[in-house]
Amino acid sequence: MATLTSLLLTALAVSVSATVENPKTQPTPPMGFNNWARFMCNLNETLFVKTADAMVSKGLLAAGYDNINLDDCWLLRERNAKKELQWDPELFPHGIPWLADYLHTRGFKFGIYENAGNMTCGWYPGSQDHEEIDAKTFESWGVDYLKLDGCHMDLQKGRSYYEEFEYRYKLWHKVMGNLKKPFIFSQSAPAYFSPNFHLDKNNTDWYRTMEYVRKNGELARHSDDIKVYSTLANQTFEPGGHWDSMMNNYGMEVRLARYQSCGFYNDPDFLTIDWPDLSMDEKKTHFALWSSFSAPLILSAWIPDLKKEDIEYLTNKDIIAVDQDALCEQATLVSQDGDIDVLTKNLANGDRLLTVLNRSDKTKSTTISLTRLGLDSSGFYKAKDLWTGKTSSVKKAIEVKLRTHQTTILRISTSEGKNNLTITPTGQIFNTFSLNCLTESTSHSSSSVKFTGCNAADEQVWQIASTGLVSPLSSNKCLSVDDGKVSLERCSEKDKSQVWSYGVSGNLVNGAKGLCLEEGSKSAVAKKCGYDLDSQVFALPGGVKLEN
Ligand SMILES: *[C@@H]1O[C@H](CO)[C@@H](O)[C@H](O)[C@H]1NC(C)=O
Ligand SMILES: *[C@@H]1O[C@H](CO)[C@@H](O)[C@H](O)[C@H]1NC(C)=O
Ligand SMILES: *[C@@H]1O[C@H](CO)[C@@H](O)[C@H](O)[C@H]1NC(C)=O
Ligand SMILES: *[C@@H]1O[C@H](CO)[C@@H](O)[C@H](O)[C@H]1NC(C)=O
Ligand SMILES: *[C@@H]1O[C@H](CO)[C@@H](O)[C@H](O)[C@H]1NC(C)=O
Ligand SMILES: CC(=O)N[C@H]1CO[C@H](CO)[C@@H](O)[C@@H]1O
Repeated sequence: MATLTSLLLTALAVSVSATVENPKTQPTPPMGFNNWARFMCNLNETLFVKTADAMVSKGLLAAGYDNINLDDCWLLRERNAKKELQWDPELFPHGIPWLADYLHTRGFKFGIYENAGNMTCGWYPGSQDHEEIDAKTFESWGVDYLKLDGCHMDLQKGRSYYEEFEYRYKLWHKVMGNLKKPFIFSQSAPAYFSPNFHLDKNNTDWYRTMEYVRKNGELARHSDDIKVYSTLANQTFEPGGHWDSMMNNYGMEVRLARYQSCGFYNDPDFLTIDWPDLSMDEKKTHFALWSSFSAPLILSAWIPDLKKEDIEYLTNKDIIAVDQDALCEQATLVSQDGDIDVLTKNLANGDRLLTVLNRSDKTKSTTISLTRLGLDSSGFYKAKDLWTGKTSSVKKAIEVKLRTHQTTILRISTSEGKNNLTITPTGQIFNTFSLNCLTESTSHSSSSVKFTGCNAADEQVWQIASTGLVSPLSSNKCLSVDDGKVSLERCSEKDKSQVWSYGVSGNLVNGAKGLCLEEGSKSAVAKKCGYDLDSQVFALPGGVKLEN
């Protein structure tokens, strides 16, 4: 264990890669193309050449989609005599370096796929114990971006499954630090510890993995693959489950906002553009949500046949600007009631984003108060609809009307459009394991707090003051701890038992005795802080200063 630790420390010391610790290398989330969800192993040189040409001619490159990435199955089943990886010459007759050059000449970066385990998911040679030679090979081929998957991990030297992953992904980070220029590093490690991969387990290893990948690379695939177009050899489209897959990945992403900051991006997987069973509203929802998250925008589609209306929304400048915003904030939930999700985030020029999703299958309208957006409700504002470009003035509340599975995305600014907005982080506080919301409960004479299903009531929408006070919209009382009991009391900044801090750990830590908020079976309690415990890890509205 001692040697492992010292090796890892060296890894951190020598590296010059990006990550949250050096955000300048990848200051905003990557955009581009990957073949996997659309074509799986049916890839070849022609596919990438035609894709690149179409991305140029259709304006996608100019809009910012400048990475072209291969996924699995590009290689031969055997390494050569020098133990180097080899491309499949039938699929890539001119060779990978030729393809990299073709892409570079046109202004793209070139991405490749490998695997941290000893074989790729498609049973081609993996990089385990070949990290250094593979990094050098990729560098000599002109690779700029590496997606590193996590199939077939061979546990070595007594390491646990978790430890082998951590060791291999950190080793890759170290090895890339010795290259002239480290690759953009897309890490699949968290997906292998995510809730649907381990239905029988707690989330501890998922959270631990998220904590190290943000210091180890530029993005991480945190959970399930988006459902592919077809698993059939003849590539006939298989309908069904694609909207659910998108909502599943969305539901994973909202649990993880605390890990993202400029330099590292949570990756909810590809945008699926030409799936015939997704309506235009659904495809636009996918794009609007991913952009609200400042998530990577990696298209998986047959680009040459994309329709004009697809290109039009994919190149929407105002929405891409939200994705590429210099604050890199991931939008967080104000509320969820089963049908409507309301999300917000801050933007670098001082504006506020409002994103509203109708998950359900009917049309109706909803009203969102300015208070819920974290704004002073006595002010006057402007709202720009980023789909239509139309601006309207706003007072007190914003009314939204949505078709089924439609998403509205608005940019709110002061009525003069100049000054920065003053924001109070406002929204639901939910347990990222149970998904229950912190709720003021007034069933007894005194206010208590417990965790219940999220319903968007004022009892579940919390304001977090810069002083650390936490108060629901339903009362002007503050979350407080006394003797391990959590209650709502008359607010007082001087009372340390009402001052809370929050950070990448996901713990809400009380200022009086350093106890952690915990979801108890009957009510919210405060207990000694554990390490990434299911009962103590929460998602909070964005904009809260991260401290622990
Ligand atoms: C390349 O791949 C595409 C997509 O799978 C396929 O339609 C095409 O026939 C392939 N072309 C060659 C030359 O293999
Ligand atoms: C990869 O690891 C697995 C699991 O330890 C092992 O069974 C297999 O033989 C290894 N394969 C190669 C090619 O090293
Ligand atoms: C959570 O899972 C980890 C690893 O699987 C285990 O070591 C730990 O004891 C579990 N924690 C709890 C509170 O059950
Ligand atoms: C594609 O393959 C599936 C499964 O083998 C088959 O059911 C289907 O008819 C095929 N479609 C076409 C267009 O050949
Ligand atoms: C708004 O905030 C940004 C970021 O904090 C700052 O750079 C800018 O100067 C502010 N603008 C005004 C008008 O206060
Ligand atoms: C904002 C909005 O229109 N929401 C509607 C979405 O669809 C559900 C489904 O029935 C309605 O209840 C919502 O009001």
